[in-house]
Amino acid sequence: MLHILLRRALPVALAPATALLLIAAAPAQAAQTVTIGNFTFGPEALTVKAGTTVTWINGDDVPHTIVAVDKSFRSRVIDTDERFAFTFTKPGAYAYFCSIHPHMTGKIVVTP
Ligand SMILES: [Cu+2]
Repeated sequence: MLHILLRRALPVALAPATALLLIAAAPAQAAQTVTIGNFTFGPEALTVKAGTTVTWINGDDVPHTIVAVDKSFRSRVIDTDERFAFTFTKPGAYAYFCSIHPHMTGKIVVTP
C-alpha cells in the first residue's frame, strides 16, 4: 500500500524539490536576475559567465514571455511574480524578446 502511495506522490513531489536543489547547489555568483517592469527587461543587456543561470521575474501586472531570437530558449507565459530560469552554457550573444509584446527586447551576453 505504501509503495503505491509513494509511486503516485513522488513524480509530483520531486519536480519542485529537484529544482530547488539545483538552485541551492549553484554558486552564488552563478545566478543573475532580470526583472520585467513597465514592459521593459531590466537590465536590458546583461553579461554573464558561461554556466550562469539567469532568472527572469515578471513584476508587471500583465503576462509576458521570454523568447530567444535563435530559439535556444523559450518560456511559457509568465504571469505576475512568476519566474523563468535558463542556464547559459555556451558563450555568445543571445537576443530575446516577449512574444506577446515584440517591442520588448533584451540581450544576454555570455562570456567564456
Ligand atoms: Cu510582454
